[in-house]
Amino acid sequence: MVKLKINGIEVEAQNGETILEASRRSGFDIPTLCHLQLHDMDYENRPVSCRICMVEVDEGRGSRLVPSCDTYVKEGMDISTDSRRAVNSRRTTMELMLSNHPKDCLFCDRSTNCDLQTLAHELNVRRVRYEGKRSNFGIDETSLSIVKNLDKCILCRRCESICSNVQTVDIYSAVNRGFDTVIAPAFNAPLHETECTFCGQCVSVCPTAALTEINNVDKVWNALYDEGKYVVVQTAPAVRVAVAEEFGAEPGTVSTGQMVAALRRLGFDSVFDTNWGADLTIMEEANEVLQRLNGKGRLPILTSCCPAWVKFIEHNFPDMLDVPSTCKSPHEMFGSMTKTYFAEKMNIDPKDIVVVSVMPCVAKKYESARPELTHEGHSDVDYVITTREFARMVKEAGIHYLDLAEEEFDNPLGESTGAAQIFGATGGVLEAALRTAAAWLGDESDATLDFEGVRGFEGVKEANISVAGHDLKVAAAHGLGNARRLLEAVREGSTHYDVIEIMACPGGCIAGGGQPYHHGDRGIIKKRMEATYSIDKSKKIRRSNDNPDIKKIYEEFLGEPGSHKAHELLHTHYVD
Ligand code: HC0
Ligand code: SF4
Repeated sequence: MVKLKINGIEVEAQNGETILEASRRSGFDIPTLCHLQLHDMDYENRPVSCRICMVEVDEGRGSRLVPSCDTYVKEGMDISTDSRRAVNSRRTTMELMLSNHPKDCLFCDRSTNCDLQTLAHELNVRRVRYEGKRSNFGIDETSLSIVKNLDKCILCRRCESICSNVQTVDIYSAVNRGFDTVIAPAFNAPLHETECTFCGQCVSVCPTAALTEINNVDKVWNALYDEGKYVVVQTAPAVRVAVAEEFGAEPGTVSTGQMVAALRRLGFDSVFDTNWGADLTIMEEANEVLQRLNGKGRLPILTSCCPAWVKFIEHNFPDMLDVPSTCKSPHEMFGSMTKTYFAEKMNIDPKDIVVVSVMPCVAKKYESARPELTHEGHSDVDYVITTREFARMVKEAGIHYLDLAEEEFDNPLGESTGAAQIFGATGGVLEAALRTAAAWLGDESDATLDFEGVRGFEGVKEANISVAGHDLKVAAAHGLGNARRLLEAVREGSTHYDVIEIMACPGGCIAGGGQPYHHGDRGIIKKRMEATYSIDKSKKIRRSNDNPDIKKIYEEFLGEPGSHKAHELLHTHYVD
């Protein structure tokens, strides 16, 4: 223990703590900008680049300014977090930062949700005394998922550290020198020319609008205004446990009924559910699991519904592309069924149907344009908007989201089970597949409904499971660094698994790159996870194979899981 003074008050700190940590624990907040610590994924970004967290410290030899994020406590230190000198230093730094920042706050994508803007306001900066040279890097909108506007980059390096240390994709580093320094891909290459997976985790932690999603809102409005089009919308499992945050509700608020009502008011002709597609995915995937366990194909089988993960394995493990399940992801299966089964039922020409997916993910935008995910010349999904873009449309339309009376999804692609809902949290796809696999192996007892061992935030969750006399070793990894380590072990043969789930985003889709910003508070992700499992618990039907509408589509249209028609419409292949 170390005794010191903060703002004149004696406090105790732990050896090895920084002034920032000790101050915050003692109730004295210090503003930060570049610093970011996310405990549940063991991540800390501490480049000491922004100099906003300066405090005044006296150790008996006169006071000096030090960065609190990178200065460790010492016995007898006298710290002032809010002295005139410390506050003036922060303000001046902020003014210098703003002097080289575009002043388009009125229409910036992050306006009212930007850490730089919020901090400038909190620091009482009302003018910028310095104006000089401005960077001019231009905007990279070449990828289908992410916009990179380096003129808004404040060199905090959060993107670099999450991409390198958590995701192990290593896209960003400091490019150029001096005033021209910027955090970008090597040679400032456009993102689509790199091995970026479009997971969007860099977007999630970016404090400004230097990294944002490609905005598809106008394309969706145009489809809705086009009278010749029948516009169908589907919503991912993770959207309903997060979107209410955009309207000021507490994290963890479930707003499924309001979400459906809002989508109807926006003018969608049918409001359906990706969860229905998730139940369909489980039918195909659980069937594939059982086939592989019976010797037809390679083990382990890997889940394939996360497009960032799929892009990652294509780039990094091209020798293992026969390992993932061939199942399309649920929203792609949904799109495919909408443009065939539903089009036939409704007697609408598939070319006049527009499928819009509301997703917590930015990689889904890229995924929907993959040439493998088309049928007879039509993309399965036409446009993907994120949870945030959906919220913007609701605000634009003047809808009071939280006041809406709850409504139900349309049918026949709207009914789903608890198994589908848990897709949104890490481990959920695996658990859902195990429920159905167990039932098909003959065990439909309640004991095969909850597989707690694959839930939670541990980076790689392993479980030995025994169902109907079969022993299975399964694992769920989230975060691409964890996925890489797991796959390397599988490739070396040092470990054996039967089924592995991988999600690119730490926490799963509930923490996707298109979700409401968490601003470093990962407690929000925990609440979304709890909400996810509470929906599952509240559902009468919790196994995908018991969904009556899924049974019906097999009877009426697809035949059996794994049938020729199912393969043609619901499965895909991977390319290196
Ligand atoms: Fe997910 Fe999905 S669960 S990837 O995590 O599989 O984005 O929520 O929609 O498609 O269902 C994201 C979330 C989905 C898909 C589903 C899967
Ligand atoms: Fe890295 Fe993911 Fe951002 Fe691409 S989207 S740069 S992989 S963090």
